[in-house]
Amino acid sequence: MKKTHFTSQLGKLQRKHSALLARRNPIDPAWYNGVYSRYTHPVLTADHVPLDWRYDLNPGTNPFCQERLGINAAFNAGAIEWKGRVLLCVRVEGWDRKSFFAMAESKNGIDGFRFWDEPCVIPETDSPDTNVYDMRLVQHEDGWIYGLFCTERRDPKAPPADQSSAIAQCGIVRTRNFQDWERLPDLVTPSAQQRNVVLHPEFVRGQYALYTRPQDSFIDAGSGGGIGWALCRSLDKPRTGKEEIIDPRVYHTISELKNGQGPAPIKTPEGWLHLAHGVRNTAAGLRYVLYLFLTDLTDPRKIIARPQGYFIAPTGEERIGDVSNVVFSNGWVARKNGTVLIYYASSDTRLHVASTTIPQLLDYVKNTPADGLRSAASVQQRIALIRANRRFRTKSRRNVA
Ligand code: M1P
Repeated sequence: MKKTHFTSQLGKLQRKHSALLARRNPIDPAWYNGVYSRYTHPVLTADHVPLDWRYDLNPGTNPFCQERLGINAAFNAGAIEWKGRVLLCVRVEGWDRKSFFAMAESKNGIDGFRFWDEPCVIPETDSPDTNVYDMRLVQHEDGWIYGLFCTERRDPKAPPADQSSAIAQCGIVRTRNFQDWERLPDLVTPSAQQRNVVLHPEFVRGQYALYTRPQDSFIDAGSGGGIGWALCRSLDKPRTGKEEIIDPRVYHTISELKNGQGPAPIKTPEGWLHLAHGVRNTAAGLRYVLYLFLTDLTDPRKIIARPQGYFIAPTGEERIGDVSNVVFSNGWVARKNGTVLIYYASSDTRLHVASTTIPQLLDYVKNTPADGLRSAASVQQRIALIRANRRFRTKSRRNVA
């Protein structure tokens, strides 16, 4: 029987898709810094999204085998370990620029990620979300798994000619199975806008604790001075008091323009380990990098170690995408075997994993000097390292003959 155009094209698409999903993801042998490993391939891209989410598979209604509802990107994912598997709540963005959430799972967290059958259905509030993105998944000690995400709506006060002014706030859902999502009211804070709001996994002084990112307008943090902290009595009617800035933006650092908490912090014997993003402006636009810091076990607001500079910056193909020069993370998993898997997206386009361990991260956080905030201080830090290294250098490795 002669193959129709539809059958032969669909066959090609299916073979390509299966090969992509089956692709192993070895450690990138070209990368080494002793802190974490990078991997050869992204863990998820737009091309990983199932074909039946994109194509009309009925040859009767789709004789040209056209992609009906294309996918633009798969990135910024919340992450959690559940029943021995790594689950990601992925920000999937269609060609229509709307993001939605979709669960994907893998046994090893490095490759073999498969999307679940259908994307997540997130109930709306009385004020429908125009766009939702960047969910942080948290197993809270109250027994629920929460998802805090950004909900975006057009600014109702914007004049008709202004179709880009928006208001960002924190939406909240909870679940026990990642299939049924209960929507709670949006978080109310004293700030005009919020993004990157994250729930701390434990109660603090009997209340829910939240990392916030107050901002004056949709893009600019403005007077919102950095990563904030606020307590909240209930998530059924979530309202915080005044936010306290615990990790401020600082002039001429990686986070002078804005910053934001990544995923919820990981509890370690030496403190709460935090992953965050920092943003600075350049002639080529904004540059987003990731950084780490450690806070006190009994007072998670109090920073006890804050290495200078960035932990992960975009490299190679990561530097290019819809919003270039960006790495962003809202998900990581500390596995029972001691591995930490860090899910970071590059340039708002694709999702990668980096792997490390708690001891490596604590070593990095505690032994990397803090930002000296001046060139002269940076030189002194480097000279101190060079001099301390002197007695370990062999003759052949001396810099000057
Ligand atoms: O485009 C880069 C990132 O921009 C926003 O982060 P922030 O609020 O810190 O600027 C978010 O929209 C994020 O999704 C995006 O990756």
